[in-house]
This record gives sequence, structure tokens and C-alpha cells, in this order.
Amino acid sequence: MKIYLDGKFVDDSEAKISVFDHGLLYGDGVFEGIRLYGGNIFRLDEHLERLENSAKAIMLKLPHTRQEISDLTCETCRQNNLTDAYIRLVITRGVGDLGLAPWLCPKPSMFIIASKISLYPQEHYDNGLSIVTVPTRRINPAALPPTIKSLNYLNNILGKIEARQFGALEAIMLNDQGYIAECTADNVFIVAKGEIVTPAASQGALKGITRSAILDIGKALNIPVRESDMTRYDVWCADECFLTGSGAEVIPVVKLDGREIGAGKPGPITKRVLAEFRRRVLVEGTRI
Ligand code: PXG
Repeated sequence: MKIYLDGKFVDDSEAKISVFDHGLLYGDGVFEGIRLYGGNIFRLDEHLERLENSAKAIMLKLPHTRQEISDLTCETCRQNNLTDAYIRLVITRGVGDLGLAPWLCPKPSMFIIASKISLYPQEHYDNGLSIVTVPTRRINPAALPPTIKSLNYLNNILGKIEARQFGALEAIMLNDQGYIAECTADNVFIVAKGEIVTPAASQGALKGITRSAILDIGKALNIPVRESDMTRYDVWCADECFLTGSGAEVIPVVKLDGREIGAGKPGPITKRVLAEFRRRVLVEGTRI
């Protein structure tokens, strides 16, 4: 596998980062997880815009322009002869000393990995996931805005560990007011009374690229879509629930905290949205 690393394409065995890189020492950096479908990169420009905003928020100067990063992302896919892939684009603060000071890190590092994707097993798309709410709260935006897609994922990882302890593959994380923020690596949607509803990003969610695609799809299919506060009760009593993410795409949820949602199987609106999403990813996107 060829990895792009700081100006060169290198074999994965040669793709190494210093132990003094602040991405490793402090989680100081930003990233994107992007999908390539049939030779088209889905919403690449939106991913790069989010990357720029994440970098701006942590006062990290990107080493390349948007066009250059776009070209390098496409080239990484071509170098690996991929037509369908998961792309991980990472920018770290770079090498510094053993103090926090990011201003002592003169040069950010950038690397791009394009590899085969490992999705949830098909049975979960067919039958739906059973998930739980975990005790770990999503980090408060006043402490670290969840809209920044940073390399510091420990909050989400604690949630993921708890999900597994409860026998679930994903978990709902609440914000510190007790409203639903998102899952550990996916956004949350419900369908209630014919409307698609998702928590606002201000509730402590990442502004997911898949999430914004679903908001567009709702409009295109003439299904009302709305951002709103959401409690666990709203999900328990919804007609349908699904999660979205670049990795998961659109995955139905049929149970939360032991309560069956709706008919306890993937619902009709979830199926329509998923079908439209799968149609769009093949026709939209940046040709590599
Ligand atoms: N919330 C969080 C916290 C995320 O990390 C999403 C929502 C969905 O956003 P997108 O833009 O992908 O629709 C994410 C993104 C993986 C993986 O391996 C996925 C993410 C992060 C890291 C790894 O599936 N998710």
C-alpha cells in the first residue's frame, strides 16, 4: 500500500511519524474520514472545507491549499489502484519538544491513507442495530468543540468501550444537559410522524458530511427534515431511527436501551433514504 507522507508516496512499511510529533504526544492535529465510491470521492470539497475549519479552530496552518490537498487525495487513490476506499487524511501539529507549546512545532505533517473499507456486517443493514446510551457524556463545546474533527478522540473511545461492555456496536452519547449529542462515530436521526429529525450541531455533534447529505436527501424526497433537541425518550418512542457516518453510511437502529423502536425492524423512510444515499454516492463526487 502506498501512503502519501509529507511530499512523497512511500510504502506503508516506510510511512513513519516521529515520537516527538504532537499529534501523537497530545492528539494535536485534525483529520477527515472520506469515501471513494466507483472512482468518485463523495463530497470531497465539503470534507476539505471542514478540515480547513478544524485547522483554523486549533490555529494550525495547513501545509497545502484546498486544491493541492484535493489533488493529493485523488492521487493517493490512483497510486493504490482503488475505485472504492476509505480515505484517512491526517494533519498533525508536527515535531516539537516535550512541552505543549504548538508554536514550537515548525512544520505540520500531512499523510493520506487510502485503503479497503470494513463496513458493519450486512446483517445489521438488513435487521438494524441494537444500541445503548452510555454514561460517558459528549465533551462540552466550551471545553473542546465537537465540531472540530481533531485527533483527540478519547471522549468517543470511552463511549465506544462502554458500548462494548453493554454488548453494542455503537452508542448514544448525551451532552452535559442530558440531550442527545450523537454516537461515538456517527450522527443520529429519528423519524417521527413522517418527519426526519436530528440533533442540532450545537447540541454537541460533529457536523457530519453524511448528515448534511441526509438533510439534502430529505428535501429532495419531500420528506420534512428538522434539527431539534432530542432526548432518549424521543428515540424510544420514534417510528424509526438510523445513524449516519462516512464509514457506516446509513444504518438502521431498531433498539435503544432495550426499547424496541417502531416495529423493531428497519423502517420504510430509513430504507428510502438509504437507497437514495447509495444512488447518489455513485453519481455525485469528484472523479479521481
Ligand atoms: N460524529 C463523530 C464523532 C464522528 O467521528 C461522524 C459523526 C460522522 O461524520 P461523517 O462526516 O463521516 O458523516 C463522525 C465520523 C470510522 C470512523 O472508522 C468514523 C468517524 C471517525 C473516525 C473513524 O468509521 N466518523
